[in-house]
Amino acid sequence: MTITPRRILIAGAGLAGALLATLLARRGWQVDVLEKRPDQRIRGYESGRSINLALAERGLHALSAAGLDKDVLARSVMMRGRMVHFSDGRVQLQRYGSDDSDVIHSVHRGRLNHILLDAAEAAGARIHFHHRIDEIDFERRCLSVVNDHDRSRSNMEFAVLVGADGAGSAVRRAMNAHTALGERVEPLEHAYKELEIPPAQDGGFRLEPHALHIWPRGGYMCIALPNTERSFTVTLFLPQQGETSFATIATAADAVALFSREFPDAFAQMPGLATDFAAHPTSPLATLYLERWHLDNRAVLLGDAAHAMVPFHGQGMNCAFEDCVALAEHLQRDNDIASAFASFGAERQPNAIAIQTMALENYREMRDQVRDPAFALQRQLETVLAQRNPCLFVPRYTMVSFQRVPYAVALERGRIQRQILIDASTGHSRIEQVDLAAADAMVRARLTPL
Ligand code: FAD
Ligand code: 8R5
Repeated sequence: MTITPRRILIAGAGLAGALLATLLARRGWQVDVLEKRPDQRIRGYESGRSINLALAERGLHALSAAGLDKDVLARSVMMRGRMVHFSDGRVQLQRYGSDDSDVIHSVHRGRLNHILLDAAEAAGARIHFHHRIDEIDFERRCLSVVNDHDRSRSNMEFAVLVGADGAGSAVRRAMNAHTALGERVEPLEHAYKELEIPPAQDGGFRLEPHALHIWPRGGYMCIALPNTERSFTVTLFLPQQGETSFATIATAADAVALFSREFPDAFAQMPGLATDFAAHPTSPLATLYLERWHLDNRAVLLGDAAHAMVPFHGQGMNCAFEDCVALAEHLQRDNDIASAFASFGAERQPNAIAIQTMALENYREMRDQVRDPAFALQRQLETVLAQRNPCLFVPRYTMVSFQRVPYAVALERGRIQRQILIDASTGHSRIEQVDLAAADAMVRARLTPL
C-alpha cells in the first residue's frame, strides 16, 4: 500500500466532518468522507422533526472560512437575548449584547448539514453514505465498513484518518483499544426531551421570535429556540431522579400536569405536548474528557468525538467548527502529520476543557441564578463596568459567544471578573449604591487589556 501525503479519510459527514472536508478539499487535499446514515438531502430536510442549534461568532467565523456564513444566516432566526419566563408570569428580555451586532442565530440542523454537504462536494470531497465504520486495524491502516441498509460489508484502506463521528465515535473506540486515550466520561444527573410549540393558527410565531426563551425553575428548566417555519423547538431539562424528575414525570399525563402547573404560558402554546412527550426519547447528557486526541500520524479526533459537552452554553457545534479551522491550518502549515496532530491537540485541548467547564456552569445560571436579585444586580454592574472599561472588562458571555478569544482566556478572565462583581456589589441591592470608581480601580488592577 502506498501512503499518499495529501489524502485524508474523514469519519462522519455531520457538522464538523462536512466543514473539515470543505476546508481541506479547497486546499487541494483528496478527501473521502464515510457517513453511516443515508444522504438526508435526498429525502429532504423538511421531513422529520425540527432540531435547531444556536450559532454564534466562532461558528459563523468558521463558516465564513468556507464562504458559507451568508447562506446560513439567510436561513436562520436572530436571537437578541434570553427571554426569561418567571414563575409568577412575568417575562423579561435579558439582552446578550448592547445592540444587534451581538446576537446569536437559531439554525435548523438538517438545513445546515445540507449546506455543508453541498459545499464539501462542490469543493471536490467524495462523501460515501451508508458507510458505517465498524472495526479499524491501525497496523494495516485498514477499516471495515458496514452498510446498515443492505447489511453488506467491505474493507477500505486509509492513509490518515480523522474521527469526526460524534459523541459515540467508533474511531475513538478503536483508537482507545489500540493505545489508551485516557478517556473519562462524566454523566450529568439531568436529561432532556424535545417538544414543540407549533406556528399559530394564522401562521405566525406564538412567542417573541427573536429570543432564546428560558423558563428557569431552580432544579430544572425549559428552553425554546425559534425556527424559520415559525415554530419553536422546546427542550425540557429535568433531573433523572428525585421529586421533579424524569422518574416522576414519566407519562404524558404527568407532563401535562407539570406543564400546566410550572410552565402555564408555554403549555397554552403546546397543543401536541402529550403526544410529543410520549413519542420522543429522553436523552442523557455527559461531558467527555480525553488526555490524547491523536494516534501518531494515523488518526486524530475532533468535535464531539474528542470533547462532547453538556449543551448549556450552546457551543458544541461552535467549538467543533473552530476545531475544523484549527486542524486545517495545522495540516496546511506542517507537512509532518504527526506533529500537525500534536500541535492541533496542544492548541485545542485546554480550550475544549474550558468550554466544557463553562457549559456546566451555565446550567446553574440558566435554570436558577437568572431568578436571583443578587445575580441581576451583578449582571447590571457587569454591563456598566464593560461600558466604562472597554477592552478591559468584557462580559464572559460576550467573550464566548461574540468574540474568538481562546475559551481558556474567557474562563480565566471570567473568574477574575466574577470576583470583582461580587466584591463591588456585596451588601448592595441597587446599582446606585455601588462605588463605581472603586470597581473601576479593581478592574484596572486585576485585568490586563484583552
Ligand atoms: P455530529 O454532528 O454528531 O456528527 C457525527 C456524524 O458522524 C454523524 O453524521 C453520524 O451519523 C456520523 N457517524 C457516527 N458514527 C459513525 C460511524 N461509525 N461511521 C460513520 N459515520 C458515523 N451546539 C451548539 O453550538 N449550539 C446549539 O444550540 C446546540 N444545540 C444542540 C441541540 C441538540 C438537540 C444536540 C443533540 C446538540 C446540540 N449542540 C449544539 C451540539 C452540536 O450538535 C454538536 O456539538 C455538534 O453536532 C458536533 O459536531 P460533530 O460533527 O462532532 O458531531
Ligand atoms: N442542546 C443554547 C445557549 C445559552 C443561552 C443563555 C443553552 C438542546 C440538547 Cl441549553 C442551551 C444555550 O445562556 O442564555 N445558547 O444556545 C442551546 C441550548 O440547548 C440546545 C438547544 C440543546 C442539546 C438539547
